[in-house]
Amino acid sequence: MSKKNKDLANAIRFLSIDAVQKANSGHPGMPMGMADVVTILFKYYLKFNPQNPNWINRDRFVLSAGHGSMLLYSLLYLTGYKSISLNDIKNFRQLNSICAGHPEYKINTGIETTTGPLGQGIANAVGFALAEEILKKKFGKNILNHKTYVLAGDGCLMEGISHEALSLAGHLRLKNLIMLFDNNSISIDGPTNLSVSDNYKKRFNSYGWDYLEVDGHNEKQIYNALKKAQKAKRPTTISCKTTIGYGSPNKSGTASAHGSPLGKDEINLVRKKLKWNHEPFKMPQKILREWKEIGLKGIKEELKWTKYYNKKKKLVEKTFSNKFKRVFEIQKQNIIKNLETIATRKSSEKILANLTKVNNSLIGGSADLSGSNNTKTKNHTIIKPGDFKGNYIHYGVREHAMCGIMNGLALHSGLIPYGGTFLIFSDYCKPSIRLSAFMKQRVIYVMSHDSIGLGEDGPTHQPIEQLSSLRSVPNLNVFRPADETETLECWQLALENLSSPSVLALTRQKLEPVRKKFIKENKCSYGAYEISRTNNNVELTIFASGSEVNLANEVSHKLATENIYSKVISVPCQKLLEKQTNAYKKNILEETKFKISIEAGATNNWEKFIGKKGLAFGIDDFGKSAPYKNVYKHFGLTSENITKKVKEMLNK
Ligand SMILES: Cc1ncc(C[n+]2csc(CCOP(=O)(O)OP(=O)(O)O)c2C)c(N)n1
Ligand SMILES: [Mg+2]
Repeated sequence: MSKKNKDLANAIRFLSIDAVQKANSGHPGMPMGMADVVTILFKYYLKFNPQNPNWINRDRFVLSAGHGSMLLYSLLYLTGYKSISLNDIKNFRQLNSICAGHPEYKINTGIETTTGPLGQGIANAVGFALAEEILKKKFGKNILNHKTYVLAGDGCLMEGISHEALSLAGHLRLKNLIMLFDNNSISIDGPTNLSVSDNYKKRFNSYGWDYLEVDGHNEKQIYNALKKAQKAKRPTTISCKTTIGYGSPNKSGTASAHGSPLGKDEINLVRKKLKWNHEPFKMPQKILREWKEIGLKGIKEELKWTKYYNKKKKLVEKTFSNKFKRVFEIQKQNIIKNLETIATRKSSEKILANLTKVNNSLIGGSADLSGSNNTKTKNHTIIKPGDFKGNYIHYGVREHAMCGIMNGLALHSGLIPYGGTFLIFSDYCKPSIRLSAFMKQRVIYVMSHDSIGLGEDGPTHQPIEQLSSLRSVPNLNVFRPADETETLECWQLALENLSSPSVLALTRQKLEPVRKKFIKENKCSYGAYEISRTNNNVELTIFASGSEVNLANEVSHKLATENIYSKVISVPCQKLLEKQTNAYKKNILEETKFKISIEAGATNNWEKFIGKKGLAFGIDDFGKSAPYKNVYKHFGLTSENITKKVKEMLNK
């Protein structure tokens, strides 16, 4: 490294180790090891404007190795982002500091995504790169033509999600995706040869990636590899051989540099070794100025770009305007005019077919279950290798990557990704779902085959605890619609909510309509609402969701024949009910002393509505392989059984 660039890199190193030391916790090793590589990237290649972190055509820099968060915070501070001040860095890892332990996505800050769960950032980066290609096709290459860089470590590449995401990226030929692999051969337990002997070159080449190898402390090699990657025809990985904890006489090259402060004495030795005679957090003006100048380059670039953008502004705004309302209004009326007994997955398909006709920003897909999830309609066009004019992605059997990629698609600039799999495999999606919720991203998870109602495929495919588990994720709306009208309403709620992801749990089996009259208002927006009652005065409330609302109605009517009167509450979204006014909730929840719930899944999340004394009809065991009506019977989910139990409860 030239003296000048070495200084720039050392600025990152010392901010990182001093912040970790002050916080008395954090990960100094990675920032020390990768400082040289990112200095060359930011100085010579990265297109970014710290004055407008939201510029749509900026290069994306994703820190998949989120534990090295101080590397990112240092870069953002040094290049002049207003989001991160020196004080923020001094507050690393303290309550409410933007410099959180791991990078937490925040719009307009330069922190492009939340990372920490290793490997997720790689999938996000694939989503960013894909979004760039899709939007480039729509707006032209003068508007969208940026790179996505992702910094990933040994850990990211060991994670299964990386295999899925890299494989799809290679298949689709996402040439604007560049990975910087921090190939330091160290992770927490020690040298990586304790657990991995992959041939990385062969691995990447077999995915359809270019694989370049550099010494991560050699300026020329880094520069040249990045140059080569700019013109690649396929995605590129640059393997950077680095020394973790570079500059630390006693800890570099060992796992001890990974995740704890170096200690005051060792830091003094690093200062000596790297000839850095500055106090902690005291940045020499000259170096600071040099870094700020790097940040200023982007202003001109954006200005140049704005000329092109002004010509396309209307098109861009129209694409992201999301005018769905009319589609929903018309279709809602049509549903009532032609009441059908269909599965909610099929209802979902009908809605999607109409939405896709008018909307340009919905990007559909499925993890190889398009025909089962009903995510692909006749109006979709497939995205293919090197051809991004479509709006539907065949993710292959890659649920983990699909969901991480959808987060990237949503984060990029406002595309609306939805993707399908079976609800049981939400377990394979969970890490990314949690991050969608935490990052407040509008990602829509279309999850069909939502209960034992799927029948013969049996317990491995029948979700039991999944609904309950997903409902416990903060800021995630789990919708379980009961018929076509409710499915439409839930889709509308999912699309109109800009800051929450949604899960749509849909049936495989056909359902009779429970909503037979046209109501303009979106009833599902209340989370729960009364769908029927057998008398003005009722003594029992029956809560149910999705496919069990019909069963609840049946129970209610049976009881009425014996002068036991009840009301049925359809609960398409528990979380939305919890947000209603006290008066509304009281009316729904507290009209009767006796309450029961019916849902073909774990019962534990109904107690809050029915109380300790209520009866929860559900399944707290694995399912069974049989025709679905027999499975319902096996688990006592029949009107006969429920009626009998209710009468016992009421002493009648
Ligand atoms: C999914 C997941 N599993 C485990 C961890 C805990 N963890 C954080 S860093 C790390 C080791 C990563 O090794 P590497 O990527 O080589 O980072 P380096 O030590 O080189 O900085 C582990 C296991 C995590 N953050 N995410
Ligand atoms: Mg490592």
